[in-house]
Amino acid sequence: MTTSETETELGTEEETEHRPRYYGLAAGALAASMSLAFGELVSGLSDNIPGLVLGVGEWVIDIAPGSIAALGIETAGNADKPILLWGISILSIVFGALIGDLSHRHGRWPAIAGFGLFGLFGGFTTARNPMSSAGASWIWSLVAAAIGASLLVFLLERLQRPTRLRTALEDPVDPRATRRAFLIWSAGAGAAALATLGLGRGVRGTSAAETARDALALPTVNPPSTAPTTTAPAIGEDALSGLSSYITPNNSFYRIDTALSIPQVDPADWKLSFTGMVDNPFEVTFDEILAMDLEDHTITLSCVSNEIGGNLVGNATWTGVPLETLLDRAGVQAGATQIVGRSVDDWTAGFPTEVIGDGRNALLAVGMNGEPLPILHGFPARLVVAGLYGYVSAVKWIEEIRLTTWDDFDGFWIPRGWSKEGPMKTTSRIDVPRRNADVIAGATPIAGVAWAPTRGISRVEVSVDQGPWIECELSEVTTDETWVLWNTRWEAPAGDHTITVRAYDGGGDLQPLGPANPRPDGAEGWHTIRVDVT
Ligand SMILES: Nc1nc2c(c(=O)[nH]1)N[C@H]1C(S)=C(S)[C@@H](COP(=O)(O)O)O[C@H]1N2
Ligand SMILES: [Mo]
Repeated sequence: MTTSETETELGTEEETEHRPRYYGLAAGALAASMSLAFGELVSGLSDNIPGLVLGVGEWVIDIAPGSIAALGIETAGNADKPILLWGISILSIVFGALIGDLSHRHGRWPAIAGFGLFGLFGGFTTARNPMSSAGASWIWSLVAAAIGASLLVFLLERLQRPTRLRTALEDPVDPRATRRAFLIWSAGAGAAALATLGLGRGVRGTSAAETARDALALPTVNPPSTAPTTTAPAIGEDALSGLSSYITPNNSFYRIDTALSIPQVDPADWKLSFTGMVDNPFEVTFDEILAMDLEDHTITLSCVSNEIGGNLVGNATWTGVPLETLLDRAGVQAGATQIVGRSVDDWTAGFPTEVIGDGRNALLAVGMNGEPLPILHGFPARLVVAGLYGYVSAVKWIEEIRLTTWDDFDGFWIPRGWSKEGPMKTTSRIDVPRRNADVIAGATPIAGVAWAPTRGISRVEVSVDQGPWIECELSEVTTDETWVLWNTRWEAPAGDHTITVRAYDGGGDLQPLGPANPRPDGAEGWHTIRVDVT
């Protein structure tokens, strides 16, 4: 650009120099906010264009080193996702402010270059989302950036030329007149950005997935011939407040996934493909699955990241088709040693083919506790494999099951430092009394859950202040693939006490003492709590 252009568009260096730098910073921040808000509006109006912030967030999760990703996604639960998205928004606005500062001092080129980069980065991150339309993501991201750049140039020009009308009436370089114009236009831009953001949120309607799920009634399930007929557990939340219920209600079931926006899968345009080392690759539709013989199985699912005493574990009755039935139809080839599930958002997990037919339940599940799968838990279909941690098996929003060899493929968490095989470890947890609870002296229940799918739990013991191990009463369970509820009574004397629990699996093996961290293959340790008895 030529010097004369600088002069006509943004004033001479001399003119701008005496203006405080916060004009540029503020204009840049506003321009970036408007860009982001516009991105939100587009993503609100469309089913398959992610917002710019979301796109960047997904890219961050993908490239983050395993330890950081795990720390964020798994250990911190889901509180980390808003933090990540806010962090990205704030960084983008700071970046915009810096561009604004440069433009304020050097003319419009930094605005164009800076927002150009912003648009390219936004396009790259949103287009790589496997659920997005790549071309549209690129275009809208660049449009959002162009809006940001134009707004920035426009606001800075107000410092030279208040408005066309005013230019005629007032001295165009009267600092007060131009400052007033800048402030008015900036306030307007801020309000417009907020309105755009609000509109973007407002137009986000019910997804086709939610509508389809609401309309869906699962076919009634004939109990499988192998289903045990044992009754509900002898103890439940009524008797012991604070004790987990045998069946975890859907709305309190833990949720873990890498998805920053929950995949909204319309079953009408969904298919599950069986691919790779199979003789008859095929696809099934959702209706075809519903027409198959569905079975109900109660299976405890746990996250490998669950700490000792943690609550990333739950027990649900899953409705679905045995994976074996589907794999028989596909005709698994002799050399296949790994079953890999892939979700619509390209998350993957793999487990050995050997677990199919070894007696455990492995389901392609479409129902959870008598309802269609909640969207958060994988609607329209997911895998649930008894005895394996979720990260190697429980693919939600699944769309492909690929047969391959063990060495040929690693699921999402494997290169991030987690063990390739994920059998669940024998684990027990004290629910009652609560950790650090104030307990009244006298007869006190101690109760909790213990699980070792698929081996089952044969015995649970507690010890107070490292004293003798006391055997606890166990609830009835429907199968060895679920947790058991256990309880005992304790004559609590006044003072500070510790209570420790440990379990034995169905084979009589004692729960590992550890201690071991969740990484790489699941936590080990005997859950111990402190209570204050008065
Ligand atoms: N598509 C997808 N499926 C996924 C994951 C994921 O990140 N994406 N996480 C897995 C992990 S680590 C666990 S522990 C379980 C948790 O299932 P839930 O959220 O239904 O409890 O889902 C598994 N399935
Ligand atoms: Mo997990």
